[in-house]
Amino acid sequence: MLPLLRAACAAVALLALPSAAQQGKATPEEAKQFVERLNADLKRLWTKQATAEWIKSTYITDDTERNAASINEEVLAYLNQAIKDSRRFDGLKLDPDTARMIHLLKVNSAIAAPSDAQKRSELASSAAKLEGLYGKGKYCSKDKAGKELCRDLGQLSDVMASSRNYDELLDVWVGWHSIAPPMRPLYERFVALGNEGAKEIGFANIGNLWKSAYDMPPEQFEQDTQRLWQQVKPLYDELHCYVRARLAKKYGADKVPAGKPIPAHLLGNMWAQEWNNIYPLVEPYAGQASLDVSAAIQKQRYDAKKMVQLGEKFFTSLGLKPLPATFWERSQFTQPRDRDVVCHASAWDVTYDNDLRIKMCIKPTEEDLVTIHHELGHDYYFTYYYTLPVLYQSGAHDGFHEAIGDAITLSITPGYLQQAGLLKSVPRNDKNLINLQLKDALEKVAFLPFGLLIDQWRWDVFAGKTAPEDYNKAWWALREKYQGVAAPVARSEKDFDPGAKYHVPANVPYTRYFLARILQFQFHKAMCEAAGHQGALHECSVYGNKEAGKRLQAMLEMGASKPWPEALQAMTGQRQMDATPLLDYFSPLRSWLKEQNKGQQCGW
Ligand code: X8Z
Ligand code: ZN
Repeated sequence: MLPLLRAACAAVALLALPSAAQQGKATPEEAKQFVERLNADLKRLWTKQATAEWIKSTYITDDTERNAASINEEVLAYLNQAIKDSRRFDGLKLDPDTARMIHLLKVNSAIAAPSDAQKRSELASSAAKLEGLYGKGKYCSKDKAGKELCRDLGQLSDVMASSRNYDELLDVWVGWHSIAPPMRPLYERFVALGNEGAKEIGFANIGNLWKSAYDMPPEQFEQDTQRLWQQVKPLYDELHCYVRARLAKKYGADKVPAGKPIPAHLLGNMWAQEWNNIYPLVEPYAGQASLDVSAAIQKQRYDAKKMVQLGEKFFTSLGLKPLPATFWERSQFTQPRDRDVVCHASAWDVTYDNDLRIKMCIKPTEEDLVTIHHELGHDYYFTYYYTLPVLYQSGAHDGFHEAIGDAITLSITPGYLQQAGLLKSVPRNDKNLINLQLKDALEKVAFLPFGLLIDQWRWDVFAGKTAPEDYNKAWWALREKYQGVAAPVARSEKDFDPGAKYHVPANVPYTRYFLARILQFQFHKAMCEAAGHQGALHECSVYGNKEAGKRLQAMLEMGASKPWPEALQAMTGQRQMDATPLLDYFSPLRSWLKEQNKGQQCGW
């Protein structure tokens, strides 16, 4: 899986590593042989790991969980030893590739294990259990007839998206969050053991390990994320203010008071991370052309495969290659009826050799059509770098990986959708533009603070600044500070609300998504320029443009072989992440929101 398979693995090949056992002075030549060997060993181990993870994620049982945990242990042991062995080359003048691969070896995994075998085993099994608890999570309640009704996240999310009944939304929100308290002791232990592992390989804690993967010192990376947040916060604040006023009209000012955070269950999404599902409640201009793509997908009886084919067609229209036949044979597109699976969408190259797949539980909605493009973006990265050594088989940084498919979705304009037969013609006028931009902003802009705060919470947890007895309190303090949302009912330390979000129990770093929401506009702009687009950024679609495809492909082929500013420069001409293209894209909406919010008590 893309996000972080590499989180967990390794032991056996330890003894096979060449340098550690060797005596005498290390040489650059020896370092080169060391990384060659590493790449071969890791390809074998990661393939074994990804195979076990794939099986586990598509069939959650105690056995598949234990099997995956045991292989993860093996990989973790290997990495711990290999990183220690690599210290032998510290201070040597190495060729750039060897030096970079040794650096990537250290920061590649989202978790490190202690060398103590028992601790390592406990770490791997708690990681597997945490993800299993999430995947199996269900909320059981009584239906109207008094019969027991158990619903999984997919079913609960449907209610979150479509219900406008305050109490029903509350019930579902509280219900899903009730899956997480059993995770709390496991998570606490996971943090303690992971931190021990991180220290052994030279990082202050797991958070510093994560922050060190961005080709700059961890402190500078933190500052950079704050710089980007400050760039976009004024736009978020305007959106928040407008949406809150509309929600107050719907649910009453007693439930949604001005000047206060919005109750977290009213925004159409379990985590209030994207708000597009409440578009009908906040639509600026009623009676304009419909933007309801979900309705068209359902009316035209698109099945999951056809939705994926539509996604692939966008990529091939840019001159990129079709997905391999095995993609269609091996992917999981829909939720199996007979077993628990991890429905959270992911993309994979199981053998690091173009064995591309996606794993989703696709529903016929616009949201899932967007997610399909997101996942295919990962697969297209995989397919253009799989011939590189495995240590280079990653994005320039993880935010790049997350941004590829999203950048493509920015080209899914009404014009494109019309061409695809999914929208009737949408006349170009000011009202339609604002409707459309607001819909986009509910997905892209609303997400920004959420994208940032998850790791703000984890960085503090990993660094020991947030103690286990304050886990939940700290979580809600950040949700209020960044998102301006509040828990709809009182919470306590009996709860473990961060655990109700996949990436926490699955230990997938999250800042990547925040960065991706910004980078995707930089990529979109670059592709539009390559395509010779003139005019406003929000009007550009690169569908069918081979020059845009070439520009993208050149970056994908680099994988992680160069520090990310070089990849960014190749794509955009710039070396800094920058929210200006995002702000340009939304400039019509921003002016409109400012007008709407005049006289409102904004902020919280
Ligand atoms: O986890 C994902 C992808 C897989 S990498 C479906 N996303 C984040 C989320 O769902 O929370 C994409 C958007 C943010
Ligand atoms: Zn992703």
